[in-house]
Amino acid sequence: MERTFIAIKPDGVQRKLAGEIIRRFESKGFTLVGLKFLKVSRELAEAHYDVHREKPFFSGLVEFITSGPVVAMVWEGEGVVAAARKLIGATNPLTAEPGTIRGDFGVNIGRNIIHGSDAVETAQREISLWFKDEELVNWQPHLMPWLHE
Ligand code: DAT
Ligand code: MG
Repeated sequence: MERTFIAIKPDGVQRKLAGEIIRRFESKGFTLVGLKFLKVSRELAEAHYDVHREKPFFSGLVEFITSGPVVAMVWEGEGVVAAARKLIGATNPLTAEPGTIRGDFGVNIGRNIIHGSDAVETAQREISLWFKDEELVNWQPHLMPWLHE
């Protein structure tokens, strides 16, 4: 079953949006398989955003993501990587569609509340960067027959 890495960034935590965000993933029908609350080290932040290392916003991004605690999660489900990106919305909250997390709660690209992996391979890389195998829980939610034919 497909898995994706989701992180509620320091702005989302400070703005008390963690519960609302988790509710949206649960309501959609995805399964939580990993969750932790942590202050991100500079090393982890730089590794996570390695593809953006040469971008002008890289240092500000690392400062921001290490500035307060984040909620790191792994969610599982059919097509969860692409579906999570849809729930999250476009990178810039000003242009993100209403109904998406960024569209409903944000206004600035540098404070866009949440991270979600952009592809299945990226998700695998990010999950192994943020979580040890034993921190992920394999379980069968009882509502599966009501979500899948
Ligand atoms: P996404 O988080 O939607 O995958 P991304 O991978 O292109 O977006 O960029 C990673 C993060 O970097 C993004 O969530 C916010 C920040 N960012 C991207 N483009 C930016 C810009 N032009 N100015 C400031 N921050 C930016
Ligand atoms: Mg990205």
